[in-house]
Amino acid sequence: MRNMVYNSLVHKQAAGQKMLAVLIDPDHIQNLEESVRRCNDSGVDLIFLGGSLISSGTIGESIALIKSMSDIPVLIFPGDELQIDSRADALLLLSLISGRNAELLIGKHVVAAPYLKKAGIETIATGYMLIDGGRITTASYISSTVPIPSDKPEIAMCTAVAGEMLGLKMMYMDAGSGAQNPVSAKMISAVREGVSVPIVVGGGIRSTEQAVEAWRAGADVVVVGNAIEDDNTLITDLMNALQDLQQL
Ligand code: 1GP
Repeated sequence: MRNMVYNSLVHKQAAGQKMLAVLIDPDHIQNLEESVRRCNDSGVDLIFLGGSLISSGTIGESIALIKSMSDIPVLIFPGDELQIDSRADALLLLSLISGRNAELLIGKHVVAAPYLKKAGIETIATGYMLIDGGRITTASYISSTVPIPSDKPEIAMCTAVAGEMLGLKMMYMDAGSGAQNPVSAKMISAVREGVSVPIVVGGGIRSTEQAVEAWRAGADVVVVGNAIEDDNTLITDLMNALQDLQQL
């Protein structure tokens, strides 16, 4: 059905419900089945699948496996136009608005458009903002873009406001996979004050405290990838922390 995933996100946002997304990298799927079981048991809201660079795994195999085990919506978080698969529930159509690389603002989208249309997959137009997380990440290297300096919340805010004015339906603030420092609460709050669309925050979140800080600052969806690959019991801790936060 059209916009089913996005409508459900907006509905939860309006109800003040925060969400957790687990990011699965198709290159690292050794523990995929166990991670999906944990996602099911603890009631994770979303599964993101994708990466800036996929060197061994494939999106299709991972989606098929997740779908055979779980009803949690699977969203493709594509690193490029090859990462399209109609079996996913939606695809984040990312425009890298923190950068000035025309290919990632519109070029790849032109190439992908007919495939996306044919696949009939729900797309969520997302303003993707890379934020400096203390070291060069795969995303900033591969995209040849400079992330927004972490001490410049006003740049992030103006970027997000411009993105929303251009019609983007969601903002993704990403310090990049494996970032040393996650996006600061100050920067998330600044963006929260500027836009009303759902805000996704990820990159370098390794503890329940960091996730709670991001939710409190205004993130609607917190994304955790690497830390869960290292220890998938963290999924349960994060969902418990989320439940405690909602009860306050
Ligand atoms: C990266 O936001 C995601 O694009 C998640 O990052 O793997 O560091 O959790 P981590």
